[in-house]
Amino acid sequence: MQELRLIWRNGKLVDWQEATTHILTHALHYGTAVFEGIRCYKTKKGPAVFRLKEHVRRLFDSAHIIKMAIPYTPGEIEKAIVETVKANEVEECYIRPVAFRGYGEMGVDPTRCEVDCAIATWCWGAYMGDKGLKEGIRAKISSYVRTYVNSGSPRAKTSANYLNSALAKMEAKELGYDEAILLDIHGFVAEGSGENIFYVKDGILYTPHSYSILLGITRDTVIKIAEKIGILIRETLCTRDDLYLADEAFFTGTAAEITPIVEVDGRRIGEGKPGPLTRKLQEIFFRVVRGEEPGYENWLTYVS
Ligand code: PPE
Repeated sequence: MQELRLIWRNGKLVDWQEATTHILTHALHYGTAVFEGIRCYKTKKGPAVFRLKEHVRRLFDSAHIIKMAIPYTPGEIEKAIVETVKANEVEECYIRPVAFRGYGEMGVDPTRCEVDCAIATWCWGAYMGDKGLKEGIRAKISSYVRTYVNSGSPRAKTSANYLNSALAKMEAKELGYDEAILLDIHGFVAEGSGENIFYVKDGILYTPHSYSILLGITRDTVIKIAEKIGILIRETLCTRDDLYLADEAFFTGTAAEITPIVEVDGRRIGEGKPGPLTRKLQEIFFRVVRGEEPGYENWLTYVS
């Protein structure tokens, strides 16, 4: 990875190389961490963090679910994020705030381990490559079932949940696909390993109404953009057949942005290339995040 300069660690900016942690950090052994993924985009008015408030709010919601008290206020974390981006002097970056149970006592019970916080940034291009963003990617329904609501907590962005994602992602890639689509315990489509999913059928936009998904902020962004341009949008139970028969499909995520899906399980989606609504939403999305689309300014936090 390409290193930047500074990482925010428990209230201070420290050198990249010094942002280390003890090997007996609780979260390393037991997955007791919550994190966020945020993007900062280049705009005419300098770098702007996209939907900062919503991401920080979700970080605190995730922490609340796993009974972890973050020793800062949301406002302090927002400020620290802006400060970290500024200190690294980048025009665009990905931002990773993380709060985790640190060094203290070993054993499953995390309550005696202090909560450590950090904010790192790095430059991250298209999640599944520039070609994937432009021409679409191939996805495979996973043999792994998405974290069940009463085993993990899909609403919480916990590190522990990402073993499920990592297993699905590795399986999909080993089978020659770019990304995995996970079904929930009832067999309905949930989401990708690191994305939410949408599909288009007869001009209507659908996205799974599943309890086993992370409620994506990009998902919400796409829903709001679609509503604004008059596209009918439905949250619905969705099966793999719905995906096979879709006219268009795409993934959404902070890292993945809007990535078209052109094949699922060896079946071509629509014409096997990004469809017109996918392209339109992609175009508007990239204007919104770069501050070029009127009406969405309140989603941008300028760094300078
Ligand atoms: N579902 C999952 C499982 C998920 O990890 C993400 C984001 C989403 C949905 C979309 O959420 P949002 O970013 O709010 O639209 N995945 C993050 C981590 C990816 C990674 O490889 O790391 C991200 O996109 O930042």
